[in-house]
Amino acid sequence: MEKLLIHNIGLLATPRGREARSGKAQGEICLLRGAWILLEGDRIAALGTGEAPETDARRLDAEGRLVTPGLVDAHTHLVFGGWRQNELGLKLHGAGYLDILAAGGGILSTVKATRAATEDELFDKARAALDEMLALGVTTAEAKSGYGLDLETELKQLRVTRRLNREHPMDLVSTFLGAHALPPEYKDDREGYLRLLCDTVIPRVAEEGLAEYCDVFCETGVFSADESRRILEAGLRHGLLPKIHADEIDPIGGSRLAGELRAVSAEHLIVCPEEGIRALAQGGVIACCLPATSFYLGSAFAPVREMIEAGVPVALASDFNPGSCPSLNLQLVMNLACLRYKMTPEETLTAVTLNGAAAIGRAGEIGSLEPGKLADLVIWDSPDLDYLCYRMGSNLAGLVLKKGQIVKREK
Ligand code: IZC
Ligand code: ZN
Repeated sequence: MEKLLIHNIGLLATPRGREARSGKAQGEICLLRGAWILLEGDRIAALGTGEAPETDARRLDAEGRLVTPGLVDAHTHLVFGGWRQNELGLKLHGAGYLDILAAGGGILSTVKATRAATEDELFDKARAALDEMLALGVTTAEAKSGYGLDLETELKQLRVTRRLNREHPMDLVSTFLGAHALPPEYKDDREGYLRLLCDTVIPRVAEEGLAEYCDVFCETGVFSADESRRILEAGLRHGLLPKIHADEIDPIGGSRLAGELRAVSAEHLIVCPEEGIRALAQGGVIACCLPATSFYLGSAFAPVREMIEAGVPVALASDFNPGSCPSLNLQLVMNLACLRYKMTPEETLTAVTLNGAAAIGRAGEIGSLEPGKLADLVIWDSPDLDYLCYRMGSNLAGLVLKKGQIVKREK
């Protein structure tokens, strides 16, 4: 088995464990100065401080830099046709996200472009995004469907994700989001679309093993809390675990529903009320917060300090999508989380590694640097964690390793 010893690590920073960390524990990470880490094949074999062990492994000098686990982006809308730069002008003239959607644009214009694209076109476009993500230090990502809104195109999107997962070094976790908007052909028949999702599309997606999670956009003018419950319960009957876009623009009960269903995660939570935070804590739900979206929408920022105080584990993700967050830069997300959520760099690191991994069911395999876990890690052009969270807008990823293999070399 191939062995690699990374030595002369200035600071090795990692959360520890195999499940999400909450409350005070979210900020209690392991910080090792003057460290080394030994990789065997695709796994971490050992790590420590001081003199590196005698070994026949190939050696890699980290030159005194920071090493962390590979970042985990637990919320992306990765596979889509077209872009929506035309909405920038509309936004500047005062149109809101839901106004654009109600006028048939927004998600629905991406649906049009995604339906028109071939599987290969979608593949090539998403592959380019994954290359960019890897270069930014992200080694695992979630990918949602939801730009098909019909059986054929939802399956097309999900198959693209499956193929990318097989052919690209990035590991992908797939989420079915058929309940992302009401498709135009069902605009006068909500019940018909709910039936299509629950009786046809969800069973088919599950049968083909194309997704692990089922998600719903629970929002004013999109899907109500009752409709969301119906869809997520249908998903559960077919083995798809629930996630929910909740309280992004209006608090219509999404966080409460997440708590009741014991959803794996609730996402956005920009306007999450106090009772919603309590429901998340009681239901053991991970809050997946998306500060780049708040920044891009010019909206409020989720009440993350209150969530941490209430014992809700917080993950951070990009929300990469062509409408409300055209960025996939998780380093920028870390910076925004510190500045706008007032998260500490330590809490932030846990949020983009172990808690992100837990939000997609992978905390046993990735999300921390510990013997037995996969060797996904980043050597940053940074001496410490503060610097990584502070150098807003730069890409500080030096060397990126995925399953023990170098997937991004030094600049
Ligand atoms: O395409 O606008 N919020 N879904 C819910 C999105 C943003 C993605 C989009
Ligand atoms: Zn989203």
